[in-house]
Amino acid sequence: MVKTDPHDHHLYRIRLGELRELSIAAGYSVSGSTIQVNPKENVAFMLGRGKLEEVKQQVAENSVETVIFYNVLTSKQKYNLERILGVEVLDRYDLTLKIFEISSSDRLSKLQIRLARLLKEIPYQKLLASIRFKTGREHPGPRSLGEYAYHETVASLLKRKSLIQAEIEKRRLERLLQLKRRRETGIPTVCITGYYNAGKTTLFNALTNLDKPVSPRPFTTLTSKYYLLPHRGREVFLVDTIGFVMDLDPRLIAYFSITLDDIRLSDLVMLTVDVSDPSDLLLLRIKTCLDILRSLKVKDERILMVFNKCDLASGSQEVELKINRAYPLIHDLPYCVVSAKLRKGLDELMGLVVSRLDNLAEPVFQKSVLN
Ligand SMILES: Nc1nc2c(ncn2[C@@H]2O[C@H](COP(=O)(O)OP(=O)(O)OP(=O)(O)O)[C@@H](O)[C@H]2O)c(=O)[nH]1
Ligand SMILES: [Mg+2]
Repeated sequence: MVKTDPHDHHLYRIRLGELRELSIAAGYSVSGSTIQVNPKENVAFMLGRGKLEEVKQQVAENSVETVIFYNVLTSKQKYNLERILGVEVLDRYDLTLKIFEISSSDRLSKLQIRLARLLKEIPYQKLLASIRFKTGREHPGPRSLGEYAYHETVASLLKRKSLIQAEIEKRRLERLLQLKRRRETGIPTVCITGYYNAGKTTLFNALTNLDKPVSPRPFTTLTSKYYLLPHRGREVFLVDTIGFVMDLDPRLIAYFSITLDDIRLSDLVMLTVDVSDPSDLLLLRIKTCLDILRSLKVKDERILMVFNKCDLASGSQEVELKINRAYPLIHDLPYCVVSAKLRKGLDELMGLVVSRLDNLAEPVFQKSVLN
């Protein structure tokens, strides 16, 4: 990790810890980590020269097979690092996609992952092709195989990209139509969103009596699941969605925009976090989720905080203390403390959901969204 903020004395460690957690989830065993404090990322190598030598030594000493950067690498940095270090080099973006790939089972998430990969792959392949072209320049002329291969590689990648984009767009329109039909029933939609691993699917299962896959691995759920839930003579559509992660590359969010429509277009959002996380980590995760919800233009009146996994906390006092510490972030957002696993606090949660829905000023779903 290159730490660019000299005033960050603490949060970078939490971020690095999360990178470690994600690396393990992607199947790696982590042999070590290195931090460089530098106000500017090195344009060519991400790391400065001295640090790069240090990492190279670490790679050799520990027979490292992959080097994973917290920072998002440019094609040029990735190419240069792989050349110098002689091993595979990934960044946070590649790592997240690897985990997504493990979880993806349906066509839509596979397509979205393929597109996300391709959009990173295109500039990298362009760079590789142009290097190949340049190095072979002295032999062939301008109409050489080098130039031809360069154009072929780039053209075929661009073609694949537009095919995938077209299919995703088609599916997005189909999904919007489904959302519209659900909307026309007049039944409100309540979305379970929040940090990865917070227990969203466990909560969804507990409320619906379904048995959707749950696991301690991040990003178990990629595609949203809907369920029409009867509740005290009324009905709500309950939705389980993809988890959020810190510093998620905005491009990745964009590629999963279909999934994000489910959050954007819900009447109410249950923002679920794991209250057994250490306090600083919990705060950072709540902030991450709120920032994403705000970027999706979800207003506070549509947000309900769910502090899950209270069974793992040492007592209600610890939970209250953590919630109090979160006050500067969550202010007066209503909240509920639950254990989805033990099915504790669910009646209070549903009571809060109903009263929030009754108090909503206007339906979220603007007709213009669908037209
Ligand atoms: N102790 C305890 N564990 C829980 C609770 N809720 C969920 N878990 C566990 O937390 C892990 C993650 O649960 P999931 O329901 O898959 O979490 P998620 O938020 O859907 O995760 P992603 O789909 O990966 O974003 C699983 O190992 C669950 O058994 C809870 O209330 N208490
Ligand atoms: Mg899930």
